[in-house]
Amino acid sequence: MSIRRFVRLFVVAAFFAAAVSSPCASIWNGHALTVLEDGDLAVVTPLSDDVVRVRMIRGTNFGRDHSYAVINQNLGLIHASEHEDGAASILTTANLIVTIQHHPFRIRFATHDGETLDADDERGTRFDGASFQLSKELPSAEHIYGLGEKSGKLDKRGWLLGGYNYVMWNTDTYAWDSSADPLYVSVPFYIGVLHGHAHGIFLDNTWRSHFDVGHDRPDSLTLGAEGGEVNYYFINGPQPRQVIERYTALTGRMSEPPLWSLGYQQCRYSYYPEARVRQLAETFRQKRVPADAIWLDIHYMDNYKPFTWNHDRFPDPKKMIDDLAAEGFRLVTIVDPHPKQEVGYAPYDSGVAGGYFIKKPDGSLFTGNVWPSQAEKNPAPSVFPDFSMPAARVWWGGLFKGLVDAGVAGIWNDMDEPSVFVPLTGTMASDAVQDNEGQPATHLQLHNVFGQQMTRATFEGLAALRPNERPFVLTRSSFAGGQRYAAVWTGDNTADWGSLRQSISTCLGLGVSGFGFVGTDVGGFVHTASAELFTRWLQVAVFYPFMRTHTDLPNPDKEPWSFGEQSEAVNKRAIELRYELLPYIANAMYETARTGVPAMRPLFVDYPDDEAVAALDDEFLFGSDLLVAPVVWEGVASRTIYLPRGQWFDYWTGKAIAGGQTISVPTTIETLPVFVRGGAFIFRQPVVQSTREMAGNPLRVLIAPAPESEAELYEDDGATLNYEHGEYLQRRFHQVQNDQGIAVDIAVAGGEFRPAARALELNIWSEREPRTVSLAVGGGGARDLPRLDASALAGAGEGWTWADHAVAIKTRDRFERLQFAVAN
Ligand code: MIG
Repeated sequence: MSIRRFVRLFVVAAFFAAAVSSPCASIWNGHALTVLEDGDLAVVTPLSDDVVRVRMIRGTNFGRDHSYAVINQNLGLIHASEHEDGAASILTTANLIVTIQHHPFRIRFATHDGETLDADDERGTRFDGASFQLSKELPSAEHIYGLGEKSGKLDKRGWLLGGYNYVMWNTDTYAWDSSADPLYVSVPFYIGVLHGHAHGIFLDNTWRSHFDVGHDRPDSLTLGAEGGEVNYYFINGPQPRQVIERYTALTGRMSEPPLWSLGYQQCRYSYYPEARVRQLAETFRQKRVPADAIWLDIHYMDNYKPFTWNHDRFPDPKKMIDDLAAEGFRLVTIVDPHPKQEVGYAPYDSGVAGGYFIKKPDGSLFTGNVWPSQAEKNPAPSVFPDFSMPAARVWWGGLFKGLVDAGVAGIWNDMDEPSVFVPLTGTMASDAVQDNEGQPATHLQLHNVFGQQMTRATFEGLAALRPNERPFVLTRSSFAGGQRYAAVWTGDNTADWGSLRQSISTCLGLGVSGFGFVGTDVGGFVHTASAELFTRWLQVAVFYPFMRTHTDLPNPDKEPWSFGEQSEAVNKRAIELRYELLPYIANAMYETARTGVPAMRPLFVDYPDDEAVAALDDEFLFGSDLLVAPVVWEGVASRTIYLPRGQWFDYWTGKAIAGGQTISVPTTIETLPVFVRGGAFIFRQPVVQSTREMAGNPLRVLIAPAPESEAELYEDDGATLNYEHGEYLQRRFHQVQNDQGIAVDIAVAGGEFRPAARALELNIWSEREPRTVSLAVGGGGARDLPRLDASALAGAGEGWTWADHAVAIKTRDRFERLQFAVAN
């Protein structure tokens, strides 16, 4: 705010004070409304017709306007106007009416129809020393979602008249369960859905914060933080996906993941030495179980020192990585945020020289025990990089050069809450001093962004070292906006059935909180899974955006074949399904990168007005066309599934099932219930052993019947940033069908990327035997394709057949307009 505006404010304040002897004044400058009331200062700024920022402090001077989460406040055109109505200011945008009562300060967001979306309750905002609390009305019919990585149910409203109280404080929570809070990631953002209309509230505050969702009072939601400003964004829908798009317009979106990171990942604590890693890779290929990456946990390092190798265990990392690459495997290494305090160890020496480590208030280095203190040789405490210091981030990013030169494909950041082996707090001292991007602050203030800024440094370092490649970083800890830098896994879960079920609602909650690239340790990290639990977990994980198996140090190996032959066959089938669907999965993940809307998402995102889906968290959508209802209970012979309105089809049989009802399906260990939305285009490929084998493989398009529908398929090279310069292939698929037949139209391609020559195979579910099938290329004349029997079609370059309730059409994929006509 400019000085002139302040002067004007106080002139007006003086005027009001004199005129009505009220302790309150307000001024609208055409962009923002400032309200001065009883020693509190508030500014309400519409950022677009649907997003309004509210800042409030006790006192008269806001602090630096700075955020680790928000990267963009230019959200579009604003048509805001203001008028006074008695003791209130009313801001009007194209979509909102914001009523700000001056004394006491209360704010209400409503639609032009007068429907309240969010409103302070009668307690409003209270300051107490450095902390504040803010209470909002919570109508009994409202559902609350999000809040990042949380345990418990998807609907944070909890049980009907009870509720939950959530804390934001990044915490290493070994063996967490459905009652644990807080966990590793903090996202102070939630979505409220009332009668199908969604809105979001994002509290942009890094301090320890809390969200009481109807716990203290059933009819109110109280949020607050231990320090900092009241600084939140109201985000309108009405669709939940619009709230997520707008929230991620503010806080950023994931970048396009490398394709290999969407394949199957195999990890354990820890694979070593080199011979074991090579044998693991060989076993995958020999058993023909697809996989893309092997992960190295802390034992690859020299005494747990980040950026080193234990050369007894891994004598020639580059050679090993090259050989693995020849087999289609990438290697990911863990890198923790705790360099050892040891003179002569380069990261320590250079970090000290640069002043990059976090200090105590007296200026000496903050040290703490983490893994290097457990080393077999020369144990010593660790120091902690100050990732809130820009120069330290650049330095840290450069430390990856050795790993990158050796060919490491991705980096796994762990322990970044940060976790420190001290009793009770488990983290570093609250009074440790950090740079805070030039305005020093305590660790207490910056704790929740330690992991987020670590992943930023890692991501930016990888991006600088390999300028045209997509970085891949996995993290345990993060904060709002951290989706820009890293995928998240949910840390040390447990090998039990409750944790399998919990994994779904936790991933769904992360997804609607902006973190669309998520997964959990398949099979559970702590303890050992039964064969049945492992298989069920793997089946769920086919539809996790990030699919990695992992297990704790003392546990036996947990590989797809570790549970006997019968189990191996089912597990292999689950992983194969992942690879068959990879074109669809990648397409959905690229969409997440563009829009912020998570691929793995709760049903309420697509069906917000259906109360029957509001609390569903044992089934979910992957993209808009697949509904996944995995079996997550032990020993069951059936499961019930709710299908929302519309027409659905069983993925496995093509059988039509009407939506708007609950069905029951019988289950065996092989059953993974998946349903296809009517009108869907499901992009598939034959099974490959790794993403490296995808080029040249047929593109298979499964089309589920509907009178008319369309979808978009986006492809690129899966590895570089060339897509930013137009090297992608984007095509719109459209189909209409009626009694005469089916017309499928693939629009002319957008973008310059062209995949390797391949076949295009349409598989259209249809009960009608066609008379003819024709194809027109590039808008030219149609010609009939030959009818073949199924086995002849398999060997032919072009033709069609009708078998198994489907029309199968095969041709060469071309990147011109393709029009198929199936005539009955
Ligand atoms: O204190 O690196 O959550 O995935 O295997 C344990 C060893 C440190 C915790 C991670 C886990 C990882 C383990 N790490």
